Amino acid sequence: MAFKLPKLPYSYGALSSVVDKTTMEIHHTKHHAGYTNKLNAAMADAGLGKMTIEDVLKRVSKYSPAVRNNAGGFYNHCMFWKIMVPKGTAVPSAKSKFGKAIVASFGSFENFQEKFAAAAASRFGSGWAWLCSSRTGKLFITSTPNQDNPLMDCADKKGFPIMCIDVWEHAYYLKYQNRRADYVKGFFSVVNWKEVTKRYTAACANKTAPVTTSMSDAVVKPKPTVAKKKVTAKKATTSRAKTTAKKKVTAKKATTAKAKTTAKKKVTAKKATTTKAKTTAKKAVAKKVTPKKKAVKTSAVKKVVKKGVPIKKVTAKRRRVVK
Ligand code: MN3
Repeated sequence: MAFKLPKLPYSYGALSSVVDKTTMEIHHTKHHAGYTNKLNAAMADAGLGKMTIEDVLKRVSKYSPAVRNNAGGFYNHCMFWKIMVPKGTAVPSAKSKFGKAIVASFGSFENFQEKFAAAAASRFGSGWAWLCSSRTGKLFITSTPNQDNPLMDCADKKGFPIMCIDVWEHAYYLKYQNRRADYVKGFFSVVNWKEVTKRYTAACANKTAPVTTSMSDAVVKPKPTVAKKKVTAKKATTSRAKTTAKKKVTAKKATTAKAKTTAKKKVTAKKATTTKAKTTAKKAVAKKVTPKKKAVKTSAVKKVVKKGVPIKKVTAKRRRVVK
C-alpha cells in the first residue's frame, strides 16, 4: 500500500460559493493526484519503506527535493479538503478551550482572521498560510513557500497545523484571477471549525499523528527487495528467452532466405549453364559447319580461279560440298 489520494468529503461543486467546480475538480484530480503519485515514485527511488507521512515530513531535509515537494503537496491538500465544508460550521465559542486560546493569542477572533488573511495575502508567489498550535496549546500564524509546511524539520516556524489555506494560483485563479484577498475572505465562509477544533484538541493532547494518519490513510509498504529481484530475474529470463526465440526465428528466416537465394542462384546458374551450353553448342555448331563451308567455298573458289574452271563446274562443286 502506498500513499493514496483521498476522496473529497463533498462533491466538486459543493463549495462553489467560494471555489468553482472546475477548479476543485482539477485541483483534486490533477494537482493533488500528481503530488500523490510523484511522492510514491520519489519514495521508491529513495528506497524508503513503510513510513507515515508525518515521519517523512519531520526528517524531510534528509531526502530529495522530490520527496520534500510531493510529501508536502500530499499532506497539505489532504488537510485542506478536510478543514472545509459546504456552508461552513459555527465558529468556536468564546467559552470553549479553543475559543479562549484564539483570544489569548490574537486578542479577538476578528484579529485572528485579519492576521491569517494577511499571512495568506503576503505570501509571495505560491505557498500556504497556517494556523498552528504548539504542544502547550499556544496558537500562532505562519506561512510557507511552495508545498512546505510547519511539520517539516526545515520550516522557519515549526508547529502542528490545525488550519490552512492554499494560496497557489491553481486554487483560485479561474474565479478570482489576481484577487487573492477576495478568495481568502470567501474561504472563511466554508471553514469546518469542527475539524479545526478536533486538530487543536489533538495538538494539546500531543496526539497529532493519529489524527493526520487516519486523515491521509498514509502508509507506504516496505520495499519488496527480494520479491522484486525475483520478478526482475524472471522478467529478464522471459525477455532473454523471447530474444533467443526471436533470434532463432530470425536465423530460420535468414536460413530460409539464404536457401532460397542459393536455390535461386542454383537455378540461375543452371539456367546460365543451359544458356551457356546452348550458346556453346550453337557456337560449336556454327564453328563446325560454317568455317568448313567457308573454307571449302573459298578453297573451291580459289581452285576454280587457279585452274580456270568454268563457273558452272564451280557451282556444281559447291553444291556437293554444301551437301
Ligand atoms: Mn493546491
